[in-house]
Amino acid sequence: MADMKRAADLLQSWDRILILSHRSPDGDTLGCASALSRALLALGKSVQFRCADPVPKNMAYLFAGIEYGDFEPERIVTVDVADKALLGALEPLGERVDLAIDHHGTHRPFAREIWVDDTAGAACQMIYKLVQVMGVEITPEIADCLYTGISTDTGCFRYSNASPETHRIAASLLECGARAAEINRAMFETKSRAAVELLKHVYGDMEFYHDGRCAVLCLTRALLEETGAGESELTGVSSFVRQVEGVLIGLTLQERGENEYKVSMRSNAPASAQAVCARFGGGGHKFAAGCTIHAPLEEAKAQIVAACGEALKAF
Ligand SMILES: [Mn+2]
Repeated sequence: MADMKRAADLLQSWDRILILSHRSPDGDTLGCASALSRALLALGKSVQFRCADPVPKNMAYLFAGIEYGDFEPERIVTVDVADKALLGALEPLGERVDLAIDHHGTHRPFAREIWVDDTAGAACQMIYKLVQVMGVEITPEIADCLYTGISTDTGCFRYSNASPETHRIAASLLECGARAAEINRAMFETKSRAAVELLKHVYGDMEFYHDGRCAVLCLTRALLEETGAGESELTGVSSFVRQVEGVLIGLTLQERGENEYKVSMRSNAPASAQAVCARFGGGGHKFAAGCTIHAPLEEAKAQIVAACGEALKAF
């Protein structure tokens, strides 16, 4: 297991580096990728970035002004990727990863060198330190990228993963010029019309189980098509399900393919979303985890609801 110093030494000795984010990219994996890209470019390295899924429109600013090179990569680095399966269509590259930087306690090793810190509220906290150890100045652009990842992974500093250190790093990023108010408005307040259409259904279609301690929302392809909602509209919907009073586990079942449902689960203490998702081969963090179930909708729902019921028996 590598540490920050080792990760910094490796990156400083490498060139022609390809950075990979996880599929369905969020603010943390993209904030890491964009901040690390900027830092490596500042060190004069050739850098590329790839992700199996497109960067959500509202996060395009993370990559503004970055000039990626056209070359054959020599080294591959993943950021915030807990499992090579999470590379999505880029999973074949998972065999060739030189360095994985991640903050998931459930990290399944796939890279030659691994730096995992599961005390970090966001992988961007790790990149914040790494960039400085590499001797790169935190520019306002890098500060925006890192702040975005930290803010989004902590639900705008509301979740228990926002530690004193998280707040200290965020404060220092503000001093470096991060546009916190603007970023938080874009990430948490601004809703597209498609998101509003989707929310109408979220309110209407939520189902409750186990004495109202488990809330479930099914997002079928038909519903997503009808509302025009895409991946960026879906971000936040799963945490929304958990916000109902009395709910300990909230989850969404999103239709991904024929008899394939992606579960995004959020829990409130003491319930562990991670423990439930692990039973289906998934992973994540204690209060935010995911898994995939291969079954028709009603069966997938019955399976996951039953597993939630098992977990809730303890409380
Ligand atoms: Mn993360």
